[in-house]
Amino acid sequence: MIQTCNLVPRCILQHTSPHHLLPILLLLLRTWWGSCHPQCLDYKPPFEPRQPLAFCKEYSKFGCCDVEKDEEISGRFYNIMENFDHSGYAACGKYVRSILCQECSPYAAHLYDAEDADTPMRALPGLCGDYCSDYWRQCRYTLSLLLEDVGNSQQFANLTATIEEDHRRFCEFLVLKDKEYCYPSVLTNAELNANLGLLNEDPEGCLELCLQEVANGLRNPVAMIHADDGTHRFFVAEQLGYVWVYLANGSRIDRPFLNLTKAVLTSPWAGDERGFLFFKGKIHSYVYYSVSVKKEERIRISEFTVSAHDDNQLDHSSERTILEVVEPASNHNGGQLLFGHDGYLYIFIGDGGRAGDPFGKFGNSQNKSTLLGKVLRVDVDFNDNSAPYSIPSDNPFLGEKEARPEVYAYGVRNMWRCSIDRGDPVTTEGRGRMLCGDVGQNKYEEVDLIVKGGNYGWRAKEGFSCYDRKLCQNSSLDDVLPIFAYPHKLGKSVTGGYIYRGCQMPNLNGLYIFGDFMSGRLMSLRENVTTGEWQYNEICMGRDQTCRFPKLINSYYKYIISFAEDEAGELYFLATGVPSATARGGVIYKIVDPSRRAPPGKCSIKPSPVKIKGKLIHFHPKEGKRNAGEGNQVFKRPRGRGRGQGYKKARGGWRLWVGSVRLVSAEGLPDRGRVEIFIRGQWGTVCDDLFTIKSGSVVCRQLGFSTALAVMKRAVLGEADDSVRIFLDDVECEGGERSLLECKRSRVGKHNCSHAEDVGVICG
Ligand SMILES: *[C@@H]1O[C@H](CO)[C@@H](O)[C@H](O)[C@H]1NC(C)=O
Ligand SMILES: *[C@@H]1O[C@H](CO)[C@@H](O)[C@H](O)[C@H]1NC(C)=O
Ligand SMILES: *[C@@H]1O[C@H](CO)[C@@H](O)[C@H](O)[C@H]1NC(C)=O
Ligand SMILES: *[C@@H]1O[C@H](CO)[C@@H](O)[C@H](O)[C@H]1NC(C)=O
Ligand SMILES: *[C@@H]1O[C@H](CO)[C@@H](O)[C@H](O)[C@H]1NC(C)=O
Ligand SMILES: *[C@@H]1O[C@H](CO)[C@@H](O)[C@H](O)[C@H]1NC(C)=O
Ligand SMILES: *[C@@H]1O[C@H](CO)[C@@H](O)[C@H](O)[C@H]1NC(C)=O
Ligand SMILES: [Ca+2]
Repeated sequence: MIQTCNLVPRCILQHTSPHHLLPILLLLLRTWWGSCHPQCLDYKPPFEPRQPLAFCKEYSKFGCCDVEKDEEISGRFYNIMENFDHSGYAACGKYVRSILCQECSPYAAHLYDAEDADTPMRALPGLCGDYCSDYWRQCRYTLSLLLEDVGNSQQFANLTATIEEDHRRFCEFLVLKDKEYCYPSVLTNAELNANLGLLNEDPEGCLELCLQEVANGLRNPVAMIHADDGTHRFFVAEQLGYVWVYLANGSRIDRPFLNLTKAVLTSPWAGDERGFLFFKGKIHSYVYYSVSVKKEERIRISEFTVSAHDDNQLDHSSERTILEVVEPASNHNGGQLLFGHDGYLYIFIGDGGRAGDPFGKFGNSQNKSTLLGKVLRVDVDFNDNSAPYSIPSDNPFLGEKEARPEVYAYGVRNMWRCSIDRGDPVTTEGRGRMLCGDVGQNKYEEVDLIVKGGNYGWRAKEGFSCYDRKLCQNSSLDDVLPIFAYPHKLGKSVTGGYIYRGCQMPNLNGLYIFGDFMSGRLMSLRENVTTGEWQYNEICMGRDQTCRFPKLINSYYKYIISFAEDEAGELYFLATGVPSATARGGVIYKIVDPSRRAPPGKCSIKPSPVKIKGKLIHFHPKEGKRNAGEGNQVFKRPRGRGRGQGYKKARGGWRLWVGSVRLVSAEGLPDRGRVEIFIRGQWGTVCDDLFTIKSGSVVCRQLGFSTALAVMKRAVLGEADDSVRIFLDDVECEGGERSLLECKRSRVGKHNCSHAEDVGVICG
């Protein structure tokens, strides 16, 4: 049993003098807080069922069962309860129900010792001592029925026979050592239930998330873009000028989608901002790269078309240049390309470089006559004649003579990653919003919500503070303030992210997740729709057991280059341990919320097929071997599953056990009659095929006789009517068995005889 929440060990409290106690307590509470670990028997986080449960109602809001599972459990319950009469039902129904329903508890994995895929699971949930004692006193004989129900074995039959009479051994078998997690304490433990189903937060408000490695071995992966065509492929761009295709299952095609390495200017040194960016639209693909033309360094934005012969490769001869911008310096080339929901291409261009935007009178960013330091918007689909693009008719500065018509927003410094909000999946609230991270100068990094015509302040302002005092105090500045800014003690280069709108992590809906390239900090903002303010929370990796789910890890390489979204809206980020265009230290991580998942089946996708030319390179995770393991499912089984069945001698009253027998005859004699056996809540007959005196003696001894005197075939001792089922056929016992169920036989209910072949015995 793995202790998951590190609750305060009593020994420390007892052996520490009071004035030393507080710091230790705080320390322990800190490590404990938020590290509780709800988990289901399938090794995944719990969820809110799509429809309320009818049987295990207490887990309707949050737990590990959907309606199908609930129905299955209810079926098992009624099957077991058929063994009882009314008073037995009244006395034991609640125990059987509670024990069966613990499979739906959000802490099911703890209750069944199943947090660790490498150790065997318990057959039944762990009970608390007092509860177990009550259970033993009132309904101890239900244990074998429960064990039978979970796939009992001969081993269990022996076990239950010996422990049912022995209170100590009975509870040794059922009790969970961890007092906080045992049933029913787990329901009332305040810490375990405090924020159940909500995002984990540590005491400082840091959100505890986990990661799953999705790809590795990449050289400065600068962008990951999904295909947006139902294939769930995604494309990963490396700064050198490569784009690679990944299939929905994580395998990568060995031939590049695009190879622009010859044209792209980069150097292997860390922090080279020149290079390459990629975006795929519905029809065409777009690249944004640094290129040298006539000894002049330029940013070029161009369009490529998919090859006519291969959907997973661009036609390298199809390049159409959309726009070139001369770069006065080799930094701040930052930015991105993306399509808005309006179908226009947005291009984000840095201020041209050097410190403090020194060019011209007010710098480039405030000068609408230049494309530097701007967000541009152009129409690449409907272009007149041979013009590379046209200007949308509602671009904001068309009326200003001096202004370039492409300008959509200005006053930006070096926007590094922008995204468009898909909107709330239900209400569509927020849909179409554009958020960007704008890298700061000396003091502040900021996140901006981009609106048409907005002035984002640079170089008058950096974050909320003045950078160029004179410009800043000019009353005509009329700038849009960031939704969030952070000082350089938290990080020195913001990497803009996405608002989560995926399906698998319902708690993350509406959360803007972003990071910092230099400090490796992951951060989040959530809008308060009432006040319009954005609430900040840092994101930290789940500690202790929080991320102990198969395939999840809780660490990452610190240089966060970019964020990404897949076609289904799940969130990723791209980071590297070595920020160089040639080092293969780049990894793609999927962001995972360990506190809650979507209900099963809700997020299933069916990628449309892709024709593949060339070879596939399969993905092998490098990090977190500890949690990984393809063999996990192998261990998802009750301990000691076997073929035998449980049996308990009838002790009168309602205590009837699976495998019990009786002799039925018209005369009502106790020592002879048709053999009937009790299974699945009812009495049924046994067929005479292969039935010998050895099998008869098993029946007789079960009834308290020493042996069988005769076996009567062909229903000589009576034939049951058609309402009675035939349960067993081809029974071949060796004589020592404790029940016919332990003998070699057909499966229960499987037979090819009629009641004319009902077997009878005479005992003596
Ligand atoms: C069950 O008990 C019987 C008789 O006591 C014994 O022969 C058999 O080996 C036991 N089976 C197991 C699996 O322990
Ligand atoms: C991924 O999918 C492709 C195409 O469907 C298939 O050829 C390949 O074997 C799959 N990879 C893995 C690891 O299953
Ligand atoms: C990419 O192109 C360069 C030159 O154009 C070539 O040398 C290199 O082999 C290509 N890489 C791949 C993986 O095809
Ligand atoms: C604005 O930029 C244009 C084009 O680069 C330049 O000619 C002009 O002098 C700049 N204006 C100011 C006020 O700096
Ligand atoms: C204030 O800004 C406007 C527009 O950028 C400019 O024309 C004006 O000269 C500035 N005033 C001062 C005092 O700098
Ligand atoms: C939004 O802000 C208001 C005012 O500060 C506060 O009362 C409310 O609880 C906040 N809502 C959320 C969802 O945080
Ligand atoms: C019943 O099935 C057994 C084997 O399962 C076979 O040997 C026997 O002939 C069958 N009897 C009839 C009447 O079909
Ligand atoms: Ca700004």
